[in-house]
Amino acid sequence: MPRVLTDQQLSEFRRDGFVAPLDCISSKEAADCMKKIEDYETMTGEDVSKNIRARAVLAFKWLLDLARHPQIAGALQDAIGPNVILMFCAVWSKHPGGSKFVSWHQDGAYNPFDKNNGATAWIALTDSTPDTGCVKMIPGTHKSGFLHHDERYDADNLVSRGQTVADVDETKAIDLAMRAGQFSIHHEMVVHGSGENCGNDRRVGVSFSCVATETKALSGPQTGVLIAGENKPGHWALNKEPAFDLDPVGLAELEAFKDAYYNPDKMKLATETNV
Ligand SMILES: O=C(O)CCC(=O)C(=O)O
Repeated sequence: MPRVLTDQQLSEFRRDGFVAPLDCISSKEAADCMKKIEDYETMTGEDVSKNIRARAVLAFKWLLDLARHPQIAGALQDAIGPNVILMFCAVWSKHPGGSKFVSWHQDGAYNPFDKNNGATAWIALTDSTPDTGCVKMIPGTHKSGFLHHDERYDADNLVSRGQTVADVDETKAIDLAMRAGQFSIHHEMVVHGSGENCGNDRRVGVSFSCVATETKALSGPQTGVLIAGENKPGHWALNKEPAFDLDPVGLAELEAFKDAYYNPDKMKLATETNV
């Protein structure tokens, strides 16, 4: 399989827990993706992230195709190995002048897996800058193990339980500025978040959170969508995939997954399980 990340980018990922910016699609193609999101919002009268959450690739075929784009799938393979399964996908939308933010967190804190070395590809669908509230990373924190998260529910916090790492040295934060169509890869244990959108334009990005298929879930849903390679040795049941946007087959799978993902009795913190 051809490599996407250079040796240097791979060493950066291993050292810092993230690498960016990486090229994927053109700004024009990113604008076409935004148009699809806006058309959905016009049709439903609601923000895309209200109902299309948690595993958004099950709702939109174009989003599933984007997850499998050779640049994104290939970079994920370089980061976590040849067999890549997606367990989480969200559209992160912040309107200008709004108060939405993402608290400092480790994605892996909610992944009760036998190993926590998965990675997320985050693609900018609009230009993402410090002004518009781009994602920020604290380098090296993927090596800190599980950090304590407070659950600070807040309507403006885009992470669902308001999970927040309190003790963060923000002076170390690195802004991941990207033009529309570029993406980053981050380790599931790196501490990251983002601030309010103080710019003039909407900031939208999509995350594809993946693990190697060899990873075993110790609790919670053990389903996913294969992005690259093979589903072996068979720890994961594959979702039925949408054949077109808003295919009822994919939407039913999405609803079943959301029910499990947002139910605290079904989804435990990784630190509440045996890991
Ligand atoms: O889009 C953002 O601002 C945060 C994204 C994020 O937390 C993630 O992709 O894990």
